[in-house]
Amino acid sequence: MLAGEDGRILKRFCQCEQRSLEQLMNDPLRPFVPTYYGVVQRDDQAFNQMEDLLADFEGPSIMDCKMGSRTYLEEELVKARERPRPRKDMYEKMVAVDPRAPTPEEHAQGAVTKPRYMQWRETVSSTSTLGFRIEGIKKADGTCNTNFKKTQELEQVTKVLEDFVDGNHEILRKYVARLEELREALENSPFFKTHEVVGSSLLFVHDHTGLAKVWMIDFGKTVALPDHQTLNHRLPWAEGNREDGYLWGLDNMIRLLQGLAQS
Ligand code: 4IP
Ligand code: MN
Repeated sequence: MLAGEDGRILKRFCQCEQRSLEQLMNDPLRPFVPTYYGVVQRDDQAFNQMEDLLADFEGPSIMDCKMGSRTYLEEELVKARERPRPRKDMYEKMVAVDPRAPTPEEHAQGAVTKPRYMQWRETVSSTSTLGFRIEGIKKADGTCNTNFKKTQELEQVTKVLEDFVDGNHEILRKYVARLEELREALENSPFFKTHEVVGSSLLFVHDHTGLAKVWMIDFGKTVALPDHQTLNHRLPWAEGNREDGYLWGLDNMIRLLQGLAQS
């Protein structure tokens, strides 16, 4: 990610993300995604240029939550089955969190497939239990935390969210209101109805002035469904149905934040 001109950022080009952002500019979700400004070249490299969502904040606190109950595409599963590509890097990331997670075969290979790694990440985090997981937090005081791989229990997640807003109820209420508007926009969005939204995050940003907003970001694995197929986004995933659990996760997130705002 590079700083672009006047309130814009540059993100390494991804065709899938470009397609999604272009379509989202003409969808009810537009107010909830960064404004897209097209492709630019810098030193032979292509970038998607988009709105810098932090531009209006003064010393923002930022949280990235990955949404949905599935974090890899169905096509990645099919590919891994047809032609397994054992990944040493993923094995190492797995062992670093839990040395007992790999099977004896995986230990012997020193490698795991991508879907295996991604599914394991889902089951040790709140992705499997709540339909979202906290990926990272950077607070206004300079503290940074991306160590949430095993943050799964409702109590743990609640505590992290409470700490993120320093118990500020005004900020919590603004986040809840914004998420409720987002949910309504999602339920009315032709784009959302016809796309599998995987690996996408909600970006939460607030500051000491009381400004608090949420946007959808990261559309590198947001793909159109085959003709006329639509998703419910709340049903459990079974291979072939392409459900992503996005709204299930959002419902849970809203309920959790509402509870905190009232406590
Ligand atoms: C990462 O695992 C994230 O899931 C990445 O998703 C994913 O990239 C990586 O796959 C995977 O290794 P950790 O977060 O546990 O490190 P994101 O980009 O949303 O962070 P993809 O390409 O699936 O988006 P590889 O295949 O890029 O390594
Ligand atoms: Mn992300």
